[in-house]
Amino acid sequence: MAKKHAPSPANDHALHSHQPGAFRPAPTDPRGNGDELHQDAGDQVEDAAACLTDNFGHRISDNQNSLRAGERGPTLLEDFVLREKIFHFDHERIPERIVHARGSGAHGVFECTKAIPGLTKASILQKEGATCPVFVRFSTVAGGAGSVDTPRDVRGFAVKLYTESGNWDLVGNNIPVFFIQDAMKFPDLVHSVKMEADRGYPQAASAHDTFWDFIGLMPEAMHMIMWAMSDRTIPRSLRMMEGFGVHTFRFVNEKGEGKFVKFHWKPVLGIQSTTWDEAVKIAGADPDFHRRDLFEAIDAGDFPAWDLGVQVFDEAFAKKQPFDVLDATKLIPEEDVPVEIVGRMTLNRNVDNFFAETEQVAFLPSNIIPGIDFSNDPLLQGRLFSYLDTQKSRLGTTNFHQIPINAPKCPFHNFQRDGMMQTLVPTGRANYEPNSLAEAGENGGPRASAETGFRTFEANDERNDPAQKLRTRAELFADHFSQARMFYLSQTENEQAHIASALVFELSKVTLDHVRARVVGQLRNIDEDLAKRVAAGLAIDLPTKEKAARTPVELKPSDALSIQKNADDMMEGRKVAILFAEGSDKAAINALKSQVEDAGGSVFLVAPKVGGIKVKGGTLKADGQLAGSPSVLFDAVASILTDEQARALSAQGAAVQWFMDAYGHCKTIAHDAATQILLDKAGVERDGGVVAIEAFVDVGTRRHWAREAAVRDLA
Ligand code: HDE
Repeated sequence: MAKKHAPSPANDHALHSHQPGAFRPAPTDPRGNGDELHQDAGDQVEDAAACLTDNFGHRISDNQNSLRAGERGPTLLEDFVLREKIFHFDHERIPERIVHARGSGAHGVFECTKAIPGLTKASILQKEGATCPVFVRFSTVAGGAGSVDTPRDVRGFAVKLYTESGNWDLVGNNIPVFFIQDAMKFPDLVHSVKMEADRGYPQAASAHDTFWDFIGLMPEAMHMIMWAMSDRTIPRSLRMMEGFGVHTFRFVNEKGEGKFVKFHWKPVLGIQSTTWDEAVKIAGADPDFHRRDLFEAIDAGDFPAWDLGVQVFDEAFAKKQPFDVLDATKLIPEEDVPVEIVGRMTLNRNVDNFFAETEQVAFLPSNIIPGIDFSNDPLLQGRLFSYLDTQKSRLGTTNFHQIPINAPKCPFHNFQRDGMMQTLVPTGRANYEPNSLAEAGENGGPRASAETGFRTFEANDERNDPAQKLRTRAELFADHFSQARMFYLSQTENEQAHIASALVFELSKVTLDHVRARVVGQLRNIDEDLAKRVAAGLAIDLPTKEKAARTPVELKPSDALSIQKNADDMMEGRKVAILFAEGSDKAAINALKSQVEDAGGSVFLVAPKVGGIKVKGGTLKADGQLAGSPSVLFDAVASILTDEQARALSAQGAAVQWFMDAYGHCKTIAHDAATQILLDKAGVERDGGVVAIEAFVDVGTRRHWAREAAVRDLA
């Protein structure tokens, strides 16, 4: 038998089965009309859903063997089953997004928690308690779709709100400012950060010549560079990131009055990041770290949530600022305009199919609803074109809006017709307007509504003369350093050291001396001390200060810009690993587990082997094997061992490294007396974060940054 049927995967009997339904595929028709399709199938109709068919509904008799001319002969071209299957497979991939290719998505709900009709007529913000479905896609920017989750990179934070007045897409990032001011520079920025054109590497990394060459020559990027080199770009979890609309938008109320607005998403779990060493190690330990974390949290019912905040201000405020509110490289400090919370978004459902939803979702910053409008931010204006355009090349058709994840959940109808992959079947003759077909009793189709339709805000900007056609930037766009300095000075000492060290790391990968020197020369416009630290870290002379296009002004630091100053000491959403081995005390493990879970955290049991292990008080299964579950994957670690096992483990690299890394990444380590031998071997010294098991829940999962100077040389 094996000789006759060469392919021999595990399921041998199924391979040779000629029984329809030997495998039970799900019905493939997205509209669920399989029943009607098989109405003529006579007495076989009961198993219609189970029977494998081709894409035109023909039942397939054999899904294992292609049609051959003789047992040892060539495969026949007439095998339409094989040809269709392979044809479809050959085209399974669509072009990945040119940026933000790697992403993870989830469904959820948005609820208005504070009605603001005085500010906006946006339907979803009219009534407290009003809800609408949402779909969110988080992403990295630079890497390809198959790249890892934890490079140093900006994260996309794109939200599609399916409101009753149409889709509102808030396509933002986890950083409130951007690298460039004008859409004209976007292709250059992206080319510079992506893999270098000749060698095709590095993947998903900004630490290379071309990126820093571009940056050194584009001082407007310096504010964003401060953020990009901070811990914001190495988030612990997608659930623990802020989101920002970045651009200044407008709110417009029922009376037609307009105000400027900046959008913020504030994570209920707080903002948290990893350390760089940790992020690099996670990339190896779990390339899907963020995607898995999001999926598992939602799957377990721990629904991540964000509050939607708005900063609203008027033209008079805008005019008084030392920067231009249309410049996407600038933010508005929360101390100047507080963030008012108006809603909450909760992600409560994983996608059913990654491709159909997360891959095919198409966000358009041009998707806004009455009550919201654009500003003249030249970066935003460019985006209004780009996203519609890119969907045509990515999804292949102008009808991408008909894909379920993209279609609005309110009715939509117009006179647009046909096009590739048209799935709607419009009836009647009215495919033009004006028409008078209704007068003849026919369906004349929809009409525009001056009252309820979207009306663009009639902005009257006295600082602008629309009669002039200019390729220029407004005066204050030339201030490239004031807010970069404000951001740097707003950080804790430890965070400043992280920024300096990140710059040293990135520039150490740059091979062109003049590029390094130019970037450090730009840093001198931000902070002399920072520039000196980076130069010292690279062992280069402090280069000449680059000329600033406009003299920076001194701005008040803003505590809201620091992660560490706002870090809550919370267990919620955090993952704690407990290491155990043969003979460990099951009761002690269970007690700790309950304590962590009661505080809102989750526990992951790690042992040298995963199957049932004999412990004191019974057997216990581990969730992960020690070698495959390094401590970088957890927020804090605990260890409950026997003397004998601890001694044995102290000869195992994976065990020693487990503690060494947890200590090096400033995590809480809770341990029993037996574990001490392992801690000694790992060089772990007692401090406020290295505690007895009983003290663990009080200390929690916060990072012990004071330890860092002792374990790592920071710039
Ligand atoms: Fe994007 N950006 N972008 N971008 N962007 C895309 O659209 C573009 C910018 C952002 O999860 C692309 O559908 C231009 C700022 C996110 O599907 C593309 C400019 C911000 C996502 C595109 C910018 C973003 C994208 C690629 C400068 C933060 C992923 C595929 C004018 C406010 C959305 C796609 C998702 C994706 C163009 C600048 C965020 C090529 C031309 C600023 C989160 O159209």
